[in-house]
Amino acid sequence: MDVISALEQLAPELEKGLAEVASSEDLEALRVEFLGRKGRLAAIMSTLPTLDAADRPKAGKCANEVKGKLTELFDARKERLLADVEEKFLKGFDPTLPGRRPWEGSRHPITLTMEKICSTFQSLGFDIESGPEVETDYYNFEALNLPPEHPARDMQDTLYLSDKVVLRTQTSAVQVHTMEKRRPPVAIVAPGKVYRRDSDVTHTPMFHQVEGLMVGEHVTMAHLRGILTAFSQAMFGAETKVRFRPSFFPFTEPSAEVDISCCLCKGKGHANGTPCRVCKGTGWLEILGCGMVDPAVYNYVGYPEDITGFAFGVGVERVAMLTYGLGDLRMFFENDSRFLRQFA
Ligand code: 2NL
Repeated sequence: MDVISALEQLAPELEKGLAEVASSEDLEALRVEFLGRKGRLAAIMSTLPTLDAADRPKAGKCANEVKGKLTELFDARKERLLADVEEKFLKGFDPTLPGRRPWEGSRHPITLTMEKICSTFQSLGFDIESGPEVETDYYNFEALNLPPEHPARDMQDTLYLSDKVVLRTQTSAVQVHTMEKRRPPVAIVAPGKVYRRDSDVTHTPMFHQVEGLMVGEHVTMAHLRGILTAFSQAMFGAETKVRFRPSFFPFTEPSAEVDISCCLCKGKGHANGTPCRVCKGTGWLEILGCGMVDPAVYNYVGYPEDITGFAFGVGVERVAMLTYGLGDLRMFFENDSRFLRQFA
């Protein structure tokens, strides 16, 4: 068969094939058939060397033109196919719909509560201090007037790392370090993690505490009452009632516990004739322990005799549970994102 007419048949035949293409697979099959290394064009071109030398230039030129034409037809069809796919996609797609919002991180409720407690004391003139979670027996106990045989040092409660080294059971050691470094007057709060050998539904071996200390000349129980009342009302609302109940701590004398009027029943103790589930019908909630620093502590840190002051300790988990109305301490430690996302 005449090479030229064989070449000239290719373009119309490719066009016929392209008209029936429905997918990129169809298109690729046609490309292989016509333009592939073993395709129809290549087959014809492989016969060119057998032609008479006089016919070869014309046939070669024609083959090149046909190759260009086939490529052009093929590329045009490919472009249209892509446009079709895009159009089909856009038909089922509303670009005005809002996107899916990615999850935003949020701070942990314990962190939020600790920051609120600290910033409240900061606004009352207290500085923030921190220190190590691993402490010596001396700073955790002895300098706080806890002699070696005191029951609060019992192995039941304290996590010992060695004979003389413990995981701190309260952040008081931070205050002892601060008093060693700074002369009075000193007003500081020490937030952080503390550890106890205790684990059940209402106790975790690690929890958070903010301890505070105000010492100077003429610091009295009246200052303690004023500061802790201002703190309680800043945390739980200006209408909150506050009462100071006698208590005992080995490092303060006298000692007290602070109760606030229940944030659920507003101190009434009941609603619709049933006892309030938050305060168990008493109308009061305990939120912290405090007292006038035992003078023995001042001897340990080398403060003069005429220095007085008060100290207090706030349990952060307890305040967070009251603030957010939570019934179960364990929620803070499970890291369930459905719980944590609510604090974003
Ligand atoms: C609580 C309340 C309290 C202190 C902590 C303290 C610190 C120094 C000196 C004297 Cl440096 N006291 N801290 C005082 C009273 C109470 O914590 O419920 N603790 C178990």
